[in-house]
Amino acid sequence: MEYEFKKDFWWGAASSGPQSEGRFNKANDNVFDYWFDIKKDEFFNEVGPNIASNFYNSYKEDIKMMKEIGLNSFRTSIQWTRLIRDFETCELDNDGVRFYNDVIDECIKAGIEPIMNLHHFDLPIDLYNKYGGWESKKVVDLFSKFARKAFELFGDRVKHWATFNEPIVIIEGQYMYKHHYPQIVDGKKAVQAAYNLNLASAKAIKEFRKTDCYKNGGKICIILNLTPSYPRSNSEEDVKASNIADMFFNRMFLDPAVHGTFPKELVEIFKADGVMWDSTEEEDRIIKENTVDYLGVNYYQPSRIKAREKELDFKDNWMIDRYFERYDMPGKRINPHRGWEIYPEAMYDIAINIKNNYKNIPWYVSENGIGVEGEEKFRGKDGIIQDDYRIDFIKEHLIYLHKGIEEDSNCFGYHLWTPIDCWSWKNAYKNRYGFISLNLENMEKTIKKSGHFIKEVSKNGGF
Ligand code: BGP
Repeated sequence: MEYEFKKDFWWGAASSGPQSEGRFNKANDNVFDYWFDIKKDEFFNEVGPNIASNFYNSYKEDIKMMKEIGLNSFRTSIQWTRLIRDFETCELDNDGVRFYNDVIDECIKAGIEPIMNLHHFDLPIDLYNKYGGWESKKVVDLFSKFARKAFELFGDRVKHWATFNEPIVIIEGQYMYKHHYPQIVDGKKAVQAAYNLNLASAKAIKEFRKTDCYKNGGKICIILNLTPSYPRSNSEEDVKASNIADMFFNRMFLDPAVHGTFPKELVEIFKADGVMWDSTEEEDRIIKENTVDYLGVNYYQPSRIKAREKELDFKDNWMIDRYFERYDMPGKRINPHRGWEIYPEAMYDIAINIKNNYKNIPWYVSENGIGVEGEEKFRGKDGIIQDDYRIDFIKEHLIYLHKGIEEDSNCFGYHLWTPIDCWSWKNAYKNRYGFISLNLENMEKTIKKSGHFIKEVSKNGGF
């Protein structure tokens, strides 16, 4: 074996409540449920989250299939809108409690470590309408109450927790680039919401520290999509632009999560531009004192940056984009279905960055993967989808990850997005990511070639 990984390495896959469960028996709606109800045509083929991959009804069979392909760990999320009936009083929904209990028990029975995340873009719509969602400190407090409830209910069995998945995507989607409801473009609100998300994560961690789960060795992380920032050239302007993009899109969450502080230069920019967030010393202290035990890193694509060339219109709005522009690098590899660059080398850069600049904190690859449209055409006579491109993609990324681990980066696992093809926000079922395919017409699931591949990798501890 050329690439050997540690014995207890996590070989797994990740999904989320809103993308897999379907809305069956759900006590409340989240922003995506609501958005779909009012604007179906904004979703690919007008397919929404109502059924998703039917995990609410098929979790037993799904978890069995995950075991069948050798996965030893699985991340999903507990939906705030399923577990809680009344967000203010934190009154539980009995069926929500039953459902997550069952999912967790089923995983454990199958020998699959459950990693439970508490927020995957699924803000309750009522909390947006009533308080402005993540713009509001009230919502921060309600979130930490919900988190506390989840730790109490499931912390006897769930040993690995996550506060948020990709908080920067909430900022980009809701407040900058319009790919999440309510599609606001407002840089100042973006900055406040970013602070509040960091505070919400820290407050949830603070609650976690009080629980028996933590006292008995349970651990908590935040899941960040890191997009290493590479400047177009070594010119001072490009490097400066790239550094600002890095501070905003990566370090604005990474630094507080691990060090408890925000990048100084970024804070100076916010202050100079008059968009600094509102915070108190007490809140800063909570962020400082409640850092994560480990990190989940989602990696899909790098970020290519150049100094700004075209003017942006800032008259009535401030956007961090005034300091940089996206650089469309000639010759880059691309996944045409998703439009994302493929650059496995960044996996190594991430590993070394965490090692050198983030206390070599334990971390795992919590998502990586390739979304491909029209995979049915690769189905062979044996009924198996021949997704060799996915196997190659995984191998390439693992090779660079392995190199980082050889150099002592403290990575303990690799999760693909996703175990079974699932619903994907605005793209719905356009691009498929899973080890297991899902036929939307008859809900039939079949293991792809990559599913057979990961089984071997997991069994052998490498490839
Ligand atoms: C990540 C999200 C996932 C998932 C994945 C694939 O950013 O955490 O929820 O959706 O990306 O991206 P997409 O579904 O947009 O193709």
